[in-house]
Amino acid sequence: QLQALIFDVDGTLADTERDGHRVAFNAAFAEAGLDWQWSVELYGQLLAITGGKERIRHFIERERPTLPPGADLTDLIANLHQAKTRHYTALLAQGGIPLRTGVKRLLQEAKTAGIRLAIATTTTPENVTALLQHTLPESLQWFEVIAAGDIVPAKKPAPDIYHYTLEHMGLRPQDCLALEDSQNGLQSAQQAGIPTVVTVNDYTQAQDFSGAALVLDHLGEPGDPFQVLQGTAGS
Ligand code: XBP
Ligand code: MG
Repeated sequence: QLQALIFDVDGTLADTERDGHRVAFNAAFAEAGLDWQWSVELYGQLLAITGGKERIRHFIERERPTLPPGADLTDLIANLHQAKTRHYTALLAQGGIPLRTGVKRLLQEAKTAGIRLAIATTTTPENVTALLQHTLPESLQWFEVIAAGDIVPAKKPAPDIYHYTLEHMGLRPQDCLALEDSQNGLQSAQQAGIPTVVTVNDYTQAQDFSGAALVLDHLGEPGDPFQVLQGTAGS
């Protein structure tokens, strides 16, 4: 019996990566006087590394190993990431990033049916709050757990964030359904034993989703997404 839906945020609730996170990273780099520019294509490759701080570190180590004079790597990353979060939440406040098709309806239908709701994401709590605030503010009360960012040391594809969520909800993995958009996210949920529905996007459509309960283009069609999802929950 399905008891809870656990949502990934980036790529799943909304298409935040190309026109949100990526743009905010570039704004932070420019503000710091760095001539780094993450193109749409390069960013697609960098998405293999989850977590903004981890992604910046990977880029520096691979592409810009010579730091500005006197710079400390960890401080530099922390400062850039803080600026990036500021730019990202400002972008969301402009209202330019809507929820993906079908998300609002699924959340409302789940709530009406007494299905519990949670979030498991690698992004920061500020970013989750900002996204929901500017798309569906009442939903901030609907999620009983918002597990985000550095709350666990190992980010997706590690299962830690899903373990954390299950533990805090007192639920078994087979009573939940995870909603993800990426292979890293699917692996994270899968390793925690949670059946997973994948809604692909431009960055993830060519990835390997073997083991997913269902792979969809989006949650809007066909028919009633909630019925489809109930049918995929474990027994
Ligand atoms: C999303 C991410 C995030 C965002 C950046 O992964 O990898 O890192 O791109 O967020 P998932 P922060 O959807 O699998 O959770 O910069 O706030 O870390
Ligand atoms: Mg995602």
